[in-house]
Amino acid sequence: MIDPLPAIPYPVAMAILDIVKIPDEVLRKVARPVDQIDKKLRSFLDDMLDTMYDAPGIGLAAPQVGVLLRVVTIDCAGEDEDPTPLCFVNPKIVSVSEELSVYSEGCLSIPEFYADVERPVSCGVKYQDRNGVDRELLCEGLLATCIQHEIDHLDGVLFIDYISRLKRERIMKKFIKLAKLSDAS
Ligand code: GNR
Ligand code: NI
Repeated sequence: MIDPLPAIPYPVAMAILDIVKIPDEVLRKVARPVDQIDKKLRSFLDDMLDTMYDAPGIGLAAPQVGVLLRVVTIDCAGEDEDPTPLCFVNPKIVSVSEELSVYSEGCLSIPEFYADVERPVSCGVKYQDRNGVDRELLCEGLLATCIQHEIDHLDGVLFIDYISRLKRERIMKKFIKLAKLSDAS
């Protein structure tokens, strides 16, 4: 009888990345497509998922952690449901419904601010998964809202771009002030 080999504990790669807030200019840049889906990218995707769950948020786009690549993670599962981590590499919206819906959106890069945004209630998204396989997903409801919000991030667009200029400028001012305060300390 051969003794079973004892399990060797190994460190689980896990990194919580810093989330960039407005008015950081990286949030206004257009992200570059990913051309190589390799181990390094998969490890970054895992870090993004860890960061998203830690925040917590239902979505995260790479520019929000300062990386200008077209990469998004999402998990829209409810609190009483099993997690459904999704990774989107080079996502592209290929169709949208005529029907629109309004959702009170928030953003980890604009903490504690929420505003109603109207978007197509469903959309088709083409992307590559974490293994580089081409996929297409029909998104509806919260997932549709979230993937549109995330793809906007890849193009330097924030949900406050859809609200009135007065409200947007007020919220920008508040965060510019906060950034100066934390620079000083
Ligand atoms: O956690 C998030 N919640 C959310 C709610 C409504 C619409 C979009 C979102 S995405 C947001 C996380 C985030 O900032 N992703 O970019
Ligand atoms: Ni966001």
